[in-house]
Amino acid sequence: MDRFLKKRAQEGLVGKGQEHEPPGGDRGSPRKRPRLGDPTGPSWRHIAAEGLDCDYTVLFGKAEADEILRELEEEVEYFTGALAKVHVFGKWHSVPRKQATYGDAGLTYTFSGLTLSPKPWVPVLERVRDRVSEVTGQTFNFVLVNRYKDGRDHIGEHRDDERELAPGSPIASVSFGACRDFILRHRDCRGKNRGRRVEVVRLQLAHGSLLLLNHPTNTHWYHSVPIRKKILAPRVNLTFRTVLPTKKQVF
Ligand SMILES: O=C(O)CCC(=O)C(=O)O
Repeated sequence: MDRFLKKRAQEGLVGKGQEHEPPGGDRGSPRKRPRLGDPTGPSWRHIAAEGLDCDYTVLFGKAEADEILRELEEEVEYFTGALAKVHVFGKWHSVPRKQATYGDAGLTYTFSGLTLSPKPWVPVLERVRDRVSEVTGQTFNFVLVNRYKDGRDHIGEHRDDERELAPGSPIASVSFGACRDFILRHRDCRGKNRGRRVEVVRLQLAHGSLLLLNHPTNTHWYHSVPIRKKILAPRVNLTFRTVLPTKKQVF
C-alpha cells in the first residue's frame, strides 16, 4: 500500500513529541452503543468527534486473548531485510516494530515501492477475523500485523487512507498484549500550518480489544501509538481491512 511508504517516511519525525502528551482516557464523546446483532454479544462504546466515528469493545476475555497472543507469537512470520527498513532523508533505519501482511489469494499491495502479495491466512488470524466479522457484520480480506516488542516500539502519526482500500470501508483494529495509548489527532491541528484547535482523542487499547475506525475517521484524523518507555511487555495489533482486488492489466 502507498500508505506504508508515506507512514514509513514519517517515522523518526514523530513519536518523540508525543511522549510528552499527558496520559488520559477518551476525550471523544463516549456513549453506549446498542449491541450490534446478537443481544448476547459484546457491549460497545461509541467514540465520536468532528469527522471521527469509532466503536470500541473488549471482544476476547483474558483466557482467550492470552491463547490467541500465544498462537500469534508462534505463527506470524514478520518481514525481514529491506522490508523491515525505512528510508528517511537519504538514510536507512529499522522500522520501530515488526510487520507482516496476510490476506486472500490474488490480492496485491504496494509496500516500500514493491508490489507484494500477502501471505495466505493462518488459523489464528482467521479465528480473529471471523469473530470480528460475526460481531460487526463486515468482511475483511487483508490484515496488517504490527508487533511492538515493548514500549519503545511505536508507530508514527499517519492515516490509513490509501487508494487500495475499498472506499468507505471500516478498519478493524484488534490488540493483544500490553495495553497501549492510541492517539487520534485532527488533520487541521498538525504541523506548521495548524489552523485551529480540535481536541486530541486519546484511547487505551486493552488486551483482547477491538476498535472499529469507521468512515470518515481516516479522512480527517491521523493516529499513532507513541513511545511509552515504561511498558516492557510485547503487543501484537491486527488491522483488518478490505482491499480492492487488483485490476488486471490488458495489453
Ligand atoms: O498498533 C496499532 O494500534 C495501530 C496500527 C496502525 O496504525 C496501522 O496498522 O495502521
